[in-house]
Amino acid sequence: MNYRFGESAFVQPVASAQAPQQQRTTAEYRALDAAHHIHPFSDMGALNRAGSRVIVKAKGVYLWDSDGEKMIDGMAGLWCVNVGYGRRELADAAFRQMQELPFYNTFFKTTHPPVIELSALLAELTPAPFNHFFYCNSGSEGNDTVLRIVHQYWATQGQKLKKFVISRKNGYHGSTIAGATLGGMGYMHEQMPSQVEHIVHIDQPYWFGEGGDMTPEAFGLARAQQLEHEILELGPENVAAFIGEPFQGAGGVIFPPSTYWPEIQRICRKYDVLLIADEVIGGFGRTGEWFAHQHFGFEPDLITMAKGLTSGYVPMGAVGLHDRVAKAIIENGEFNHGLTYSGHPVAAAVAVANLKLLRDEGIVERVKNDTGPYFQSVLRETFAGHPIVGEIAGTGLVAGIQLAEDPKTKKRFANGGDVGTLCRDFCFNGGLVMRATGDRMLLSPPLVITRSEIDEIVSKAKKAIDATALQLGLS
Ligand code: PXG
Repeated sequence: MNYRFGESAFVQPVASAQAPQQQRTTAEYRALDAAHHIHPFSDMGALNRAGSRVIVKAKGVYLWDSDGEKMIDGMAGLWCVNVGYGRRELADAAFRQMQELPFYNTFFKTTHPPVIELSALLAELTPAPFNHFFYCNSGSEGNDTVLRIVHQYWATQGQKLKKFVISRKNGYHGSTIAGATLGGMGYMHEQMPSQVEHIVHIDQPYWFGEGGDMTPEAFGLARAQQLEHEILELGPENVAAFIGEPFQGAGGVIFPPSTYWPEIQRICRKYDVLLIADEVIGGFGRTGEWFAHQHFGFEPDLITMAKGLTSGYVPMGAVGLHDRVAKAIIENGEFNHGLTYSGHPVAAAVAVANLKLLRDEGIVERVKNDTGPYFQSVLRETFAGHPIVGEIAGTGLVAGIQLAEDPKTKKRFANGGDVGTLCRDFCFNGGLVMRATGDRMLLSPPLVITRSEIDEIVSKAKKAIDATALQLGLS
């Protein structure tokens, strides 16, 4: 049978989407999952023995599993569902676009309205010098793209020797070969016998863990100056770029001291090294600014974006180019890089709808002026003087809670990762999704969260951390 657009076959899926999706029992789902699905970053043997939690539904800031258990999502999915779950506007945008033009490429002198609208909107929402955008499907591809742009940029400047990219230990930049090489996760490097060349790492600005007796300000400066030492060691004529997350996300929501980024920027400018802000987690309102580098007060040359660009409803990543970098790329012949789905029309349409919600509903302003400060102050009040909480890091709607054996002396647990896992399991059983990175507990809820939902998250986090302290005999 032939259907015309707008008729039955195209309309019915929306109605049926509202019917219960669950087709199988939890046990059946688990058995099939164990039989056929390899999860990311998982010990599959252990996971299959324990069984995965099957998430079947979500609305606002809440998730439901296949047993009907309700949880509050303190992680916005995986740091991405900024507008919260279940926004009809995004579903409608995807549905309309799929009917109109589900796919067309942007390679061979073609373009399409969604990618044009998205680019114009990003030019409006990013800081003034950012007016050009290249699209991909993820943050990892975004950072691969960044490397391609960096090398092309220096080639156009007649500085082909500039090849080294400096990154940081315990940074996270994705899981493609380039993303994982840029990242500073030793356990990922160990599984990669071949890595991308010309990438080196300096230490991270993690004051609680590595600052010793220094003040945060002095430590921030010292860690930034490692960049200068590394540049001088390699020779400034050989250094192409420095990349960093404005605050480290997956590495534990590590907030650098206020002295760090201005010094990094000074050094990059002094030695003519491109400065890249990986905004995959920090972008699109997380800190209360549209981009986290605005919170820290520096100006990058390239911005990596993903996650909050579409609130995770569909995959999309992008790289924003500062005018001076864009000019070099545009005026110097062919840039040999692209992905089938660069600027995918459905993803672009969803991104436009998502960004309009963030802008027109004042969601980012609310994080800056209301829910962000509230979240930070409730967390700090709740955990002041707690026997196993060493520091609360964060701003806006992102926080890292440092667990410590003795908060006063900054003494950390010998088995920090086990303590974090123990705490995370208490959270899960208490109806809260909170992520653990080693001995730091991380929160990054949807940006639409209300004050009372913040109260719920913080009180559940407190219960879990209290239970952890009790189990360790430290309460
Ligand atoms: N840059 C940053 C700063 C990220 O946080 C990526 C790049 C890669 O994005 P894709 O879309 O390729 O995954 C990320 C991703 C975690 C966790 O456990 C964090 C990420 C991904 C998966 C897990 O905190 N961040």
